[in-house]
Amino acid sequence: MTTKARTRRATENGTRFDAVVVGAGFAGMYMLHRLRGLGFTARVFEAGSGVGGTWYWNRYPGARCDVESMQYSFSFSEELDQEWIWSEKYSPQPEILAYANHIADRFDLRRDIVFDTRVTKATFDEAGKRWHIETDRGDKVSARFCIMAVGCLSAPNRPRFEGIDDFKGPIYHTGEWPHEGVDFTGLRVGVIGTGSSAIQSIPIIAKQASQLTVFQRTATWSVPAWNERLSPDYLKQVKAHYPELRAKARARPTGFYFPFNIKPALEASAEERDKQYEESWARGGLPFLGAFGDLLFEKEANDTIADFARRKIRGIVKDPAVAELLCPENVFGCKRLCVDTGYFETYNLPHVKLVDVSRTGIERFSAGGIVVDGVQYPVDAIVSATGFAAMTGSYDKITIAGRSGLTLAEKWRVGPRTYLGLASAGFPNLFMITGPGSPSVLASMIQAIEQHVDWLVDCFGHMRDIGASTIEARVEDEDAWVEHVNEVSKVSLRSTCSSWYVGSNTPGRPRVFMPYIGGFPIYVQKCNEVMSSGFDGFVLEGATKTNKPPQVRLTERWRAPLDIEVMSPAAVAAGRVPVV
Ligand code: N01
Repeated sequence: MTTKARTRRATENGTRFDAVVVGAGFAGMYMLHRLRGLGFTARVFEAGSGVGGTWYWNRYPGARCDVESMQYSFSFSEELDQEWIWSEKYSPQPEILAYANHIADRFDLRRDIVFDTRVTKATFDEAGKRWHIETDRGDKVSARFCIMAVGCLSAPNRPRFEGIDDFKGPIYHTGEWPHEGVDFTGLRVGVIGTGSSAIQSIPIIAKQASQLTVFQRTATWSVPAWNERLSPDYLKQVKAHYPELRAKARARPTGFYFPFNIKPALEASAEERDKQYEESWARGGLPFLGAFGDLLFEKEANDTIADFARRKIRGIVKDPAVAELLCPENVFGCKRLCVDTGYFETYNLPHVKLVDVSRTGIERFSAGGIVVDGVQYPVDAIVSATGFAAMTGSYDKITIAGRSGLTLAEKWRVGPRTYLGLASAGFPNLFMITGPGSPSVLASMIQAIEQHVDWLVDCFGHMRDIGASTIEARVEDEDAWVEHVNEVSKVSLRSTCSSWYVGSNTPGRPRVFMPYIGGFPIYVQKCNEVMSSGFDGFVLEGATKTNKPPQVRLTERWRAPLDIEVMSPAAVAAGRVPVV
């Protein structure tokens, strides 16, 4: 829900660009910066009124990142690393948005970004070898390259509950929160969902609401954040060694660094395990899953961390029946792990109620509440924390027509098919940043974005060097990659449950494990090899010079050795790279 009127401007017609970028989140902004470095002309179209993407839209109470701030930021500029000051271990949304705005100003990006404009159509002209791009403001421009920087979690999932239009109060989606904020003081609020957005917002909404009712379909695993302010000493110490930290992060399966214990839980005694879990719990956050190396591979190992976390929930929540409802039954960390501040404690408050909708779903909305199993729960406002049509939802919203008019949505009806999560056969010169089939959401997003953009810039530079007009993924290589992404996912327990990773949160979508789970550096190695071989797996057309080895312009920093401490060659060969 945006509350700002769209800026008035003249329609842009017929302009020819080297590249059009869709989206001005971190991906679109960095892409623009690097395209300019290549000397390319570029236009970025952004649906929002400002930069920031995810962090522009997700303004719900308590929104913050759960990768530590010192690493949840761009790493391409050491000056930027040194000058920006994060205030907390996990940055709140307004600070991340301020950082996004700082990037836009510092690198003078806004003059090539058109806001309040949604791209509706992108059509490949096979004869002219150009993409024709149309927007909801009537713009019609063309570009050699079309780059989708649309984000992985940006198309809200809004279940059509029966009677939704009968409800008299406001319904907010966490992913499109009103910019002026919402004051729930004195109101009876219903929250649907218990994923990351709900976990973060529930404790804060509970502070305002007179009555809070949470409708839970699947209990969630959550680890305390132990968020804190960052001291000047700590900042100084990290900044003194920032390049080393960034390099260590790039060599990690997740693209961010934290202490990781590679030892298998099943080789530790019960006492050793508990000690390790206590220490990791005290450190908090996503690294809790790094307590042992086999937690996402062996169900028996996973049971030990799940038992420990259930004990924690039972220790926090005073009402035993509520505690049991809050104890998940699925694999620990199978769905995206949540990181909270006072989530479970919130259920000790007398005005907070938990309603189980796992067996009997939400029946309908009524004028004044939500009905489950014939019982009406009165609410004045509803917060739909129901997540996103992940990974492909934003692509579905645009009619992207490639060769012979085939649309990407048609091609992906059976699940997304990409080569390296960067390109899709039949769509020459169309690229995705952090597309399905790349580590994306299983890595630190900003690092995943930077690696893709750097690779693309080296690709475009090479095409210019050899005079190539188009580049397109080869079907056989795409098929092999899709197969590999699928095979690797089966090694992990992550593939065993219903989650947005497999698209099962959105009715009607095929079940496909969408992100690449083989580990960020292994994926990066593959991208580097593809590039070094003259873009193996791609067809380059129109080259006037031989396809000599490409010049490495930006990808040098990604040519990092594997972190053997965490990823032994044997583990890599077996596809058992621990990812949190
Ligand atoms: O969405 P979700 P999210 N009836 O899909 C429930 C990132 N993120 O916005 O599990 C009843 O996780 C659904 O139930 P179930 C992060 O990667 C990061 O919270 O499908 N309930 C689930 O409980 C995260 O994973 C940060 O059974 C329904 C909830 O709604 C991702 O974004 C912060 C329902 C949706 O949870 C998405 O998180 C926020 C229905 N019909 C988000 N439909 C940080 O960096 C859905 N649900 C900290």
